[in-house]
Amino acid sequence: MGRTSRTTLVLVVLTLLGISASSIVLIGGVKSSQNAATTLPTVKLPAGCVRPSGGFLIIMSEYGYNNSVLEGAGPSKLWPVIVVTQGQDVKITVCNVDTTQSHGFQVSNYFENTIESLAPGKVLTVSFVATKEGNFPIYCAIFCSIHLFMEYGMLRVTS
Ligand SMILES: [Cu+2]
Repeated sequence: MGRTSRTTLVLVVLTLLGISASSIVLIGGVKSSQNAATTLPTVKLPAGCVRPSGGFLIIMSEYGYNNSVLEGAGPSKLWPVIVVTQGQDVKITVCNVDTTQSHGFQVSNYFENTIESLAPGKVLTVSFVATKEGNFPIYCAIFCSIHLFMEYGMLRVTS
């Protein structure tokens, strides 16, 4: 993948998450606001790993959901956070660019009837209507080496 498309992807992800430029962590880049020495590997996105129109893109890697580990995701820092309004059609594409292990993807209340597990290179798109207002954790339901960092995503459905 060329530099332009990678930059575009990063900007899309940042835009979706409402991240300020000061907290930029690039996949394939070198910057982390919390650990400047971290050099992230360049990753090749699997086919179909694109933000759905009007929706959201989450990239799983050995660093979690959109770099959860480097962002310090935990009880005091939810990551990533997706905000939608009640009644909205929600589409989330999730890609696993981790080369060695599977990661899971669930959204409380909305998308947790089946245990989802994405093997390396796999892409999953989920769609649902945000019928219920509130905060719904986004989490991994299968054990992985960074499991604890993948329990603090959040879907916020506002009225
Ligand atoms: Cu896990």
